[in-house]
Amino acid sequence: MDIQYYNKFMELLKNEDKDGAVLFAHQLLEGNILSIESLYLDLLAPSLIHFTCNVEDEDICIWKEHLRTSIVRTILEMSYLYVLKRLETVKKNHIKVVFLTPAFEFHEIGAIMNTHFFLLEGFEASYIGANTPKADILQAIRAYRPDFVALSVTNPYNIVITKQTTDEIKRFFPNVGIILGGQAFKEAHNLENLQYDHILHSLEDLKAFGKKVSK
Ligand code: B12
Repeated sequence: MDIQYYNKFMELLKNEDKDGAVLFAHQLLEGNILSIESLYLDLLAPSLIHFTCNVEDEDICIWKEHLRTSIVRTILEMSYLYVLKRLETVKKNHIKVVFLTPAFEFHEIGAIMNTHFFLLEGFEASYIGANTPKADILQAIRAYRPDFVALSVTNPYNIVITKQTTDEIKRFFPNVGIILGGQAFKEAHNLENLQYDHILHSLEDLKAFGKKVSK
Protein backbone atom coordinates (compact mmCIF):
# COMPACT_ATOMS: atom_id res chain seq x y z
CA MET A 1 0.00 0.00 0.00
CA ASP A 2 1.16 3.49 -0.86
CA ILE A 3 2.06 5.32 2.39
CA GLN A 4 0.41 8.51 1.07
CA TYR A 5 -3.03 7.00 1.77
CA TYR A 6 -2.10 6.30 5.38
CA ASN A 7 -0.65 9.77 5.85
CA LYS A 8 -3.71 11.46 4.35
CA PHE A 9 -6.05 9.34 6.50
CA MET A 10 -4.06 10.12 9.67
CA GLU A 11 -4.17 13.82 8.90
CA LEU A 12 -7.98 13.67 8.66
CA LEU A 13 -8.16 11.76 11.95
CA LYS A 14 -5.79 14.14 13.72
CA ASN A 15 -8.12 16.98 12.70
CA GLU A 16 -11.06 14.86 13.92
CA ASP A 17 -12.60 15.36 10.49
CA LYS A 18 -15.11 12.52 10.56
CA ASP A 19 -16.82 13.42 7.29
CA GLY A 20 -13.48 13.77 5.50
CA ALA A 21 -12.20 10.43 6.87
CA VAL A 22 -15.38 8.54 5.95
CA LEU A 23 -15.48 10.07 2.46
CA PHE A 24 -11.78 9.30 1.94
CA ALA A 25 -12.23 5.63 2.95
CA HIS A 26 -15.26 5.43 0.67
CA GLN A 27 -13.25 6.86 -2.21
CA LEU A 28 -10.49 4.26 -1.66
CA LEU A 29 -12.97 1.36 -1.79
CA GLU A 30 -15.17 2.74 -4.56
CA GLY A 31 -12.14 3.42 -6.78
CA ASN A 32 -10.69 -0.04 -6.05
CA ILE A 33 -7.60 1.77 -4.80
CA LEU A 34 -7.48 -0.37 -1.65
CA SER A 35 -9.07 -3.71 -0.89
CA ILE A 36 -11.30 -4.03 2.19
CA GLU A 37 -8.50 -6.01 3.87
CA SER A 38 -5.91 -3.35 3.15
CA LEU A 39 -8.19 -0.52 4.29
CA TYR A 40 -8.77 -2.32 7.59
CA LEU A 41 -5.24 -3.59 8.25
CA ASP A 42 -3.12 -0.80 6.75
CA LEU A 43 -5.22 2.24 7.69
CA LEU A 44 -7.93 1.62 10.28
CA ALA A 45 -6.15 -0.81 12.66
CA PRO A 46 -2.86 1.14 12.93
CA SER A 47 -4.75 4.42 13.37
CA LEU A 48 -6.12 2.97 16.63
CA ILE A 49 -3.31 0.70 17.77
CA HIS A 50 -0.77 3.54 17.50
CA PHE A 51 -3.13 6.17 18.87
CA THR A 52 -1.22 8.88 20.74
CA CYS A 53 -2.47 12.00 22.42
CA ASN A 54 -0.47 15.18 22.85
CA VAL A 55 -2.90 16.81 25.25
CA GLU A 56 -1.81 16.74 28.91
CA ASP A 57 -5.31 16.26 30.34
CA GLU A 58 -5.91 12.47 30.36
CA ASP A 59 -9.68 12.88 30.38
CA ILE A 60 -9.53 14.79 27.11
CA CYS A 61 -7.33 12.06 25.61
CA ILE A 62 -9.92 9.44 26.52
CA TRP A 63 -12.59 11.39 24.65
CA LYS A 64 -10.29 11.80 21.67
CA GLU A 65 -9.80 8.01 21.65
CA HIS A 66 -13.58 7.50 21.81
CA LEU A 67 -14.13 9.90 18.91
CA ARG A 68 -11.50 8.19 16.77
CA THR A 69 -13.01 4.78 17.53
CA SER A 70 -16.41 6.09 16.54
CA ILE A 71 -15.05 7.36 13.20
CA VAL A 72 -13.47 3.94 12.54
CA ARG A 73 -16.74 2.22 13.45
CA THR A 74 -18.65 4.35 10.96
CA ILE A 75 -16.12 3.44 8.27
CA LEU A 76 -16.53 -0.26 9.11
CA GLU A 77 -20.32 0.00 8.78
CA MET A 78 -19.96 1.87 5.48
CA SER A 79 -17.49 -0.79 4.25
CA TYR A 80 -20.04 -3.52 4.84
CA LEU A 81 -21.70 -2.50 1.55
CA TYR A 82 -18.42 -3.37 -0.17
CA VAL A 83 -18.27 -6.67 1.75
CA LEU A 84 -21.74 -7.43 0.33
CA LYS A 85 -20.61 -6.54 -3.17
CA ARG A 86 -17.58 -8.88 -2.89
CA LEU A 87 -19.76 -11.66 -1.44
CA GLU A 88 -21.52 -11.98 -4.81
CA THR A 89 -18.34 -13.64 -6.08
CA VAL A 90 -17.28 -15.53 -2.92
CA LYS A 91 -17.81 -19.31 -2.74
CA LYS A 92 -19.73 -20.10 0.47
CA ASN A 93 -18.50 -22.90 2.73
CA HIS A 94 -21.71 -23.05 4.86
CA ILE A 95 -19.71 -22.97 8.08
CA LYS A 96 -21.32 -20.79 10.73
CA VAL A 97 -19.17 -18.60 12.98
CA VAL A 98 -20.54 -16.45 15.78
CA PHE A 99 -18.14 -13.65 16.75
CA LEU A 100 -18.12 -11.81 20.08
CA THR A 101 -16.03 -10.42 22.87
CA PRO A 102 -16.52 -11.95 26.33
CA ALA A 103 -17.87 -10.20 29.43
CA PHE A 104 -15.84 -7.12 30.47
CA GLU A 105 -14.10 -6.93 27.09
CA PHE A 106 -15.20 -3.67 25.43
CA HIS A 107 -12.65 -3.64 22.62
CA GLU A 108 -14.68 -4.74 19.63
CA ILE A 109 -13.13 -3.22 16.50
CA GLY A 110 -10.91 -6.28 15.89
CA ALA A 111 -13.94 -8.56 16.27
CA ILE A 112 -15.96 -6.55 13.73
CA MET A 113 -13.09 -6.47 11.22
CA ASN A 114 -12.47 -10.19 11.49
CA THR A 115 -16.19 -10.96 11.14
CA HIS A 116 -15.97 -9.22 7.75
CA PHE A 117 -12.80 -11.20 6.91
CA PHE A 118 -14.56 -14.48 7.76
CA LEU A 119 -17.46 -13.49 5.47
CA LEU A 120 -15.02 -12.73 2.67
CA GLU A 121 -13.48 -16.20 3.10
CA GLY A 122 -16.93 -17.78 2.53
CA PHE A 123 -18.04 -18.32 6.16
CA GLU A 124 -21.50 -17.47 7.43
CA ALA A 125 -20.19 -15.08 10.10
CA SER A 126 -22.10 -12.82 12.46
CA TYR A 127 -20.84 -10.39 15.07
CA ILE A 128 -23.16 -10.53 18.07
CA GLY A 129 -21.58 -7.99 20.39
CA ALA A 130 -19.00 -6.87 22.92
CA ASN A 131 -18.97 -7.47 26.67
CA THR A 132 -21.16 -10.57 26.28
CA PRO A 133 -22.00 -12.36 29.54
CA LYS A 134 -21.34 -16.12 29.73
CA ALA A 135 -25.03 -17.02 30.01
CA ASP A 136 -25.89 -14.93 26.94
CA ILE A 137 -23.16 -16.62 24.94
CA LEU A 138 -24.66 -20.02 25.76
CA GLN A 139 -28.10 -18.72 24.73
CA ALA A 140 -26.66 -17.40 21.48
CA ILE A 141 -25.16 -20.81 20.73
CA ARG A 142 -28.57 -22.38 21.37
CA ALA A 143 -30.23 -19.82 19.08
CA TYR A 144 -27.76 -19.85 16.19
CA ARG A 145 -26.22 -23.34 16.41
CA PRO A 146 -22.83 -22.20 15.07
CA ASP A 147 -20.00 -24.52 14.05
CA PHE A 148 -17.54 -22.16 15.74
CA VAL A 149 -17.61 -19.42 18.34
CA ALA A 150 -14.84 -16.83 17.83
CA LEU A 151 -13.77 -14.78 20.84
CA SER A 152 -11.71 -11.64 20.47
CA VAL A 153 -9.82 -10.73 23.65
CA THR A 154 -7.69 -7.60 23.99
CA ASN A 155 -7.06 -7.06 27.67
CA PRO A 156 -5.05 -9.80 29.42
CA TYR A 157 -7.13 -9.12 32.56
CA ASN A 158 -10.00 -10.77 30.70
CA ILE A 159 -8.24 -14.13 30.39
CA VAL A 160 -9.94 -15.36 33.57
CA ILE A 161 -13.44 -14.65 32.23
CA THR A 162 -12.36 -16.10 28.88
CA LYS A 163 -11.38 -19.32 30.64
CA GLN A 164 -14.74 -19.50 32.44
CA THR A 165 -16.55 -18.80 29.17
CA THR A 166 -14.66 -21.35 27.08
CA ASP A 167 -15.04 -23.99 29.83
CA GLU A 168 -18.81 -23.45 29.83
CA ILE A 169 -19.02 -23.59 26.04
CA LYS A 170 -17.13 -26.90 25.98
CA ARG A 171 -19.18 -28.25 28.88
CA PHE A 172 -22.57 -27.60 27.26
CA PHE A 173 -21.60 -27.67 23.55
CA PRO A 174 -18.57 -29.96 23.16
CA ASN A 175 -19.03 -30.08 19.38
CA VAL A 176 -18.84 -26.32 18.91
CA GLY A 177 -15.32 -25.26 17.97
CA ILE A 178 -13.68 -22.34 19.77
CA ILE A 179 -11.54 -19.83 17.88
CA LEU A 180 -9.46 -17.32 19.82
CA GLY A 181 -7.81 -14.13 18.59
CA GLY A 182 -6.80 -10.66 19.71
CA GLN A 183 -4.01 -8.78 21.42
CA ALA A 184 -4.27 -10.72 24.71
CA PHE A 185 -2.87 -13.81 22.97
CA LYS A 186 0.28 -12.14 21.72
CA GLU A 187 1.71 -13.55 24.95
CA ALA A 188 1.54 -17.32 24.44
CA HIS A 189 1.28 -18.02 28.18
CA ASN A 190 -2.19 -16.42 28.19
CA LEU A 191 -3.39 -19.46 26.25
CA GLU A 192 -2.28 -21.89 28.92
CA ASN A 193 -5.24 -23.58 30.68
CA LEU A 194 -7.76 -22.31 28.11
CA GLN A 195 -9.94 -24.74 26.19
CA TYR A 196 -9.90 -23.80 22.51
CA ASP A 197 -9.58 -25.39 19.08
CA HIS A 198 -7.87 -22.70 17.02
CA ILE A 199 -5.80 -19.61 17.75
CA LEU A 200 -5.60 -17.15 14.84
CA HIS A 201 -3.24 -14.20 14.94
CA SER A 202 -3.54 -12.73 11.46
CA LEU A 203 -5.48 -12.60 8.21
CA GLU A 204 -3.06 -15.20 6.82
CA ASP A 205 -3.94 -17.54 9.73
CA LEU A 206 -7.63 -16.92 9.08
CA LYS A 207 -7.28 -17.71 5.36
CA ALA A 208 -5.32 -20.91 6.11
CA PHE A 209 -7.99 -21.92 8.64
CA GLY A 210 -10.69 -21.27 6.00
CA LYS A 211 -8.94 -23.55 3.50
CA LYS A 212 -8.51 -26.28 6.13
CA VAL A 213 -12.11 -26.43 7.32
CA SER A 214 -13.99 -25.73 4.06
CA LYS A 215 -15.90 -28.78 2.93
C1 B12 B 1 -10.14 2.08 21.17
C2 B12 B 1 -9.62 1.57 22.49
C3 B12 B 1 -10.52 1.49 23.54
C4 B12 B 1 -12.02 1.77 23.38
C5 B12 B 1 -12.67 0.53 22.70
C6 B12 B 1 -13.95 0.94 21.97
C7 B12 B 1 -14.49 -0.14 21.09
N1 B12 B 1 -15.77 0.05 20.75
O1 B12 B 1 -13.88 -1.11 20.70
C8 B12 B 1 -12.47 1.98 24.85
C9 B12 B 1 -12.46 3.48 25.14
C10 B12 B 1 -13.81 1.41 25.25
C11 B12 B 1 -11.30 1.35 25.63
C12 B12 B 1 -11.39 1.03 26.96
C13 B12 B 1 -10.34 0.53 27.69
N2 B12 B 1 -9.08 0.33 27.30
CO1 B12 B 1 -8.57 0.47 25.44
N3 B12 B 1 -7.82 0.80 23.80
C14 B12 B 1 -8.27 1.19 22.64
C15 B12 B 1 -7.16 1.26 21.57
C16 B12 B 1 -6.72 2.72 21.42
C17 B12 B 1 -7.51 0.68 20.22
C18 B12 B 1 -8.10 -0.75 20.25
C19 B12 B 1 -8.46 -1.15 18.86
O2 B12 B 1 -9.62 -1.08 18.43
N4 B12 B 1 -7.44 -1.50 18.04
C20 B12 B 1 -7.64 -1.79 16.62
C21 B12 B 1 -8.02 -3.24 16.42
C22 B12 B 1 -8.25 -3.50 14.93
O3 B12 B 1 -6.92 -4.01 16.87
P1 B12 B 1 -7.10 -5.41 17.62
O4 B12 B 1 -8.29 -5.40 18.48
O5 B12 B 1 -5.81 -5.77 18.19
O6 B12 B 1 -7.45 -6.40 16.43
C23 B12 B 1 -6.47 -6.81 15.50
C24 B12 B 1 -5.80 -8.12 15.88
O7 B12 B 1 -5.59 -8.26 17.27
C25 B12 B 1 -6.72 -9.15 15.30
N5 B12 B 1 -7.81 -9.72 16.10
C26 B12 B 1 -8.51 -9.21 17.11
N6 B12 B 1 -9.43 -10.10 17.52
C27 B12 B 1 -9.34 -11.17 16.74
C28 B12 B 1 -10.07 -12.35 16.73
C29 B12 B 1 -9.77 -13.32 15.77
C30 B12 B 1 -10.53 -14.61 15.76
C31 B12 B 1 -8.75 -13.07 14.81
C32 B12 B 1 -8.49 -14.02 13.73
C33 B12 B 1 -7.99 -11.91 14.87
C34 B12 B 1 -8.31 -10.97 15.83
O8 B12 B 1 -7.32 -8.53 14.17
C35 B12 B 1 -7.24 -7.10 14.23
C36 B12 B 1 -6.56 -6.63 12.97
O9 B12 B 1 -5.26 -7.05 12.91
C37 B12 B 1 -6.06 0.35 22.25
C38 B12 B 1 -4.64 0.62 21.78
C39 B12 B 1 -4.08 -0.61 21.11
N7 B12 B 1 -2.79 -0.82 21.21
O10 B12 B 1 -4.79 -1.39 20.50
C40 B12 B 1 -6.33 0.59 23.73
C41 B12 B 1 -5.97 -0.53 24.74
C42 B12 B 1 -6.29 -1.89 24.15
N8 B12 B 1 -6.85 -0.25 25.87
C43 B12 B 1 -6.27 -0.45 26.98
C44 B12 B 1 -6.89 -0.24 28.25
C45 B12 B 1 -6.01 -0.39 29.47
C46 B12 B 1 -8.26 0.08 28.34
C47 B12 B 1 -9.05 0.33 29.63
C48 B12 B 1 -8.75 -0.60 30.79
C49 B12 B 1 -8.83 1.79 30.00
C50 B12 B 1 -9.46 2.27 31.27
N9 B12 B 1 -8.60 2.56 32.21
O11 B12 B 1 -10.69 2.34 31.35
C51 B12 B 1 -10.50 0.17 29.15
C52 B12 B 1 -10.97 -1.29 29.28
C53 B12 B 1 -12.36 -1.49 28.79
C54 B12 B 1 -12.75 -2.93 28.82
N10 B12 B 1 -13.32 -3.35 29.94
O12 B12 B 1 -12.52 -3.66 27.87
C55 B12 B 1 -4.83 -0.94 26.82
C56 B12 B 1 -4.71 -2.44 27.11
C57 B12 B 1 -3.40 -2.70 27.83
C58 B12 B 1 -3.21 -4.14 28.07
N11 B12 B 1 -2.73 -4.85 27.06
O13 B12 B 1 -3.46 -4.56 29.13
C59 B12 B 1 -4.51 -0.49 25.39
C60 B12 B 1 -3.49 -1.37 24.65
C61 B12 B 1 -4.01 0.98 25.47
C62 B12 B 1 -2.65 1.09 26.09
N12 B12 B 1 -1.59 1.21 25.34
O14 B12 B 1 -2.55 1.06 27.28
N13 B12 B 1 -10.24 1.18 24.85
